[in-house]
Amino acid sequence: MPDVLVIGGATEAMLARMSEKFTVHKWAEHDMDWLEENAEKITHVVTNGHDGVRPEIMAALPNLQMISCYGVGYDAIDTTEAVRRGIMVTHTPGVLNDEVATTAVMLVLACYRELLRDDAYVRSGEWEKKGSAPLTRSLENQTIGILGLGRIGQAIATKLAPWNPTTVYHSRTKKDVPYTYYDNLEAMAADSDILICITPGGAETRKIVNAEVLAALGPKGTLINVARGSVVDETALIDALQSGKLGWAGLDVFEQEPKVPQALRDLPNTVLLPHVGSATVETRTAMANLTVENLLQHLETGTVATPVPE
Ligand code: A2R
Repeated sequence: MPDVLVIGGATEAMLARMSEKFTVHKWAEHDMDWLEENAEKITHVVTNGHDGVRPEIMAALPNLQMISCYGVGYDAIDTTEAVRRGIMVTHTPGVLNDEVATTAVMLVLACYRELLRDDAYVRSGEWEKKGSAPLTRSLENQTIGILGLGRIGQAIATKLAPWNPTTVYHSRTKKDVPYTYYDNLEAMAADSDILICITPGGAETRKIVNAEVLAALGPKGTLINVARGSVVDETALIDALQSGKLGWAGLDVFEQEPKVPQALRDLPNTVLLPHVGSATVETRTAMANLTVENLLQHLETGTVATPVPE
């Protein structure tokens, strides 16, 4: 049987299906010395978007043919190097669109309607002592700027439509959609009440949401990030939230996961999630199935269902 190296967490169901056709090696149980001894036989790697494949691991595998990524984002995999070496890389687009969009909507609502503050108000007994909680903001008729109107971005726009927004977007290219296109992110932020980030990570989008963009979004503005922590300048974000230059932030992703700066945790105007955009049983099962299907299809036919565009 061929050998697959599994980096990061794979579910029991994934491991069981892979084991039918592959000898499975879990990276968590090994080290670089083991890898050197066993490198030649490993033809396939399964990983996730967070762990990716470290350059030294990719370099150590001379016969690597394919990397199957459990997740849509693959910025932790060096695709330039994979293309150069003829290594096929796959990911799991599409099957998580609705779930990540739901996470974005949940963060928007939690910020607008102060879900965490009001929940604490009930639990602490303040409601009984002080009476009604302070009023919150309505999500009706807001201008929503989507940074990255791809598969998930469009699902977010659709899911937010019942709140009657004006939907606008920024990406590198104009899309055939009924929303207004901005070729300048800062200008879009200035016109938006909510800025939702849903681009890929990687060098091209690194810190594109910078101090200027956050200031343009403004004191009444809400930033939502369900893309990658790298897309937002986290230091500038903390400064903007602390100084009141930005109103609220709902974040599912961070620069150094799972480390989240204490300053973000201390702020009352943030809602923080542990990178759970797609993390439901149903959606993770669909992603797991697609990850394994790509792997098995590559083994059996040399083709795959969902290659990365590169
Ligand atoms: O720029 P375009 O026209 O290629 O549009 C893509 C946009 N995008 C960018 N927008 C502004 N500046 C950039 N440097 C830039 N690079 C890409 O992001 C497109 O509208 C969107 C990505 O859409 P999809 O490729 O369909 O990705 P999907 O499935 O929506 O997932 C987005 C990301 C993943 O890569 C994970 O990082 C995260 O959501 O879960």
